[in-house]
Amino acid sequence: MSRGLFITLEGGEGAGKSTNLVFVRQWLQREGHEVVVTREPGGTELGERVRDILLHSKQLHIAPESEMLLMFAARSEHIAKVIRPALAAGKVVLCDRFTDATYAYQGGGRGLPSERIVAIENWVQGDLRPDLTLLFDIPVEAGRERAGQRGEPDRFEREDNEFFLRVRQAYLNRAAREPARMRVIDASRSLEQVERQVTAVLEEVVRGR
Ligand code: T5A
Repeated sequence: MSRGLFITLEGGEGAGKSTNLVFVRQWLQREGHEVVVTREPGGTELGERVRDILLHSKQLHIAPESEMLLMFAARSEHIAKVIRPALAAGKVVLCDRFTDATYAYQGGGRGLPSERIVAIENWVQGDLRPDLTLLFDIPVEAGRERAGQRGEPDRFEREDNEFFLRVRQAYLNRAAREPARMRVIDASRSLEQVERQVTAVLEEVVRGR
């Protein structure tokens, strides 16, 4: 393989990305792939520090533009230190969230114009885009109920339902524009049914390569 495969998992709060990431990793490993599991914001020392600021600075008001730029600062480091080297070595990079989250949260949720995000995406990423994105879609209330069973909400989880409705719609709009790359998984179903949908996509897209 001259270049590995870049797979991202996306979705609103509590949609089941982290849960299904384990399932996807195991499926890929059974198929004989070497898998690098990572996440955004995060994935590097700098990225994890930025994540801490973005998720846990509850008293700090961060302007939407600054929030977006911090996401891309972490991403730039992540691409240079983790993603590109792994892909160049023929590995599969499995990433919990990537730039679609910026379009959904900072674009849809915060209302930043998508042209701004496009410009920075092109600058930071060059031609790097995910080969496959699994979008775990769930109605906002149901996702928040699942996520709410954990501890203290982070800075994003404190947003209201309207914010998450815009996030969900932005994700679905992107999936409608790029149906070959972005596959929508009905995440409101039982875990077994969700895994069945994920397996069908992996068999088609990954085994088919
Ligand atoms: N962000 C990120 C931006 O704003 N812009 C960006 O560019 C980027 C990259 C990151 C935050 O940063 C924001 C978005 C986020 O708010 P995060 O930790 O990556 O935070 O994201 P969260 O959405 O907070 O992650 P969650 O852990 O809430 O959601 P998951 O991973 O989708 O959900 P998961 O797997 O933990 O599942 C939640 C609960 O549901 C159960 C699980 O067991 C768990 O208890 N569950 C199911 N229950 C029943 N049926 C199923 N099918 C189930 N699937 C899972």
